[in-house]
Amino acid sequence: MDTTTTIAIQGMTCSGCVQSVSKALHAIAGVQNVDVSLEQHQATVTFDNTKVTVEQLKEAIEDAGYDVA
Ligand code: 9UX
Repeated sequence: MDTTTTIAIQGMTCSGCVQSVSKALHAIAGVQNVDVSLEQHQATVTFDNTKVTVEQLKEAIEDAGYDVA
């Protein structure tokens, strides 16, 4: 089923970073909606939890070059 989680992210310093994180998350099968906030240092992600886990979302953010709390 679809579920929504908020992931704290360290290291985003400009809107390009926001785009990078957003692109990385959207590329994952099962991700439905992504809202990345530079000001709040977080990503809110809605995803199908039968297709992807929160841990995989965090790994994608880290692979894109940012740190998750
Ligand atoms: Mo902005 Mo972020 O020039 O990885 S894109 S700092």
